[in-house]
Amino acid sequence: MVQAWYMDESDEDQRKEHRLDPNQPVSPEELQALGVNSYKLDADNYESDPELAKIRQDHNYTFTDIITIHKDTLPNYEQKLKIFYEEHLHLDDEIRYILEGSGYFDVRDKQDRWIRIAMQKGDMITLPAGIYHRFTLDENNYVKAMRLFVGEPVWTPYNRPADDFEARTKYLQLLELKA
Ligand code: KMT
Ligand code: NI
Repeated sequence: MVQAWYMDESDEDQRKEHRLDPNQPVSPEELQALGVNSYKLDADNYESDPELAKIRQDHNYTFTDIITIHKDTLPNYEQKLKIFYEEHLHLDDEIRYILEGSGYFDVRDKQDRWIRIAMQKGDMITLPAGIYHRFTLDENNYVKAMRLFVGEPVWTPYNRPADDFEARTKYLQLLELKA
């Protein structure tokens, strides 16, 4: 089960946990109400995992690749980390599966508060098109993740404000339906 919590407002190092005191956890059900789904999979056997194959088939995730985020392996490391941590949305779902290492996805709740989702080896997450979010490494400074996509991938981030996209208005409608 993926761990998530509401963030404090401190502008300390983004790689820290940023929990409130006392901690205010967020359950997988609360994440689901925001359209965010998570799965726990067997990351040691991702190449032959029937559960992963079924998820890919059920959601038509025809494309996959693997991104390794580490200062020695990712070209333009610092610049990319900055881009990942700018609040943004996409016109398609963002699907990530952690194969090694760890990191945080932050998503906005309905009241525009940040929720921090701690992603560890074996965690898969789907962020719906139109949700404002961002990503950061944690203090381990390393993640290897599978990126999944329906068809030819489009990774374009639209930094906030990006409220006029249909993906955004549709997402807000989805939230209403789930309420
Ligand atoms: C993204 O789009 O934010 C990324 O691909 C980086 C995170 S992958 C764990
Ligand atoms: Ni994104």
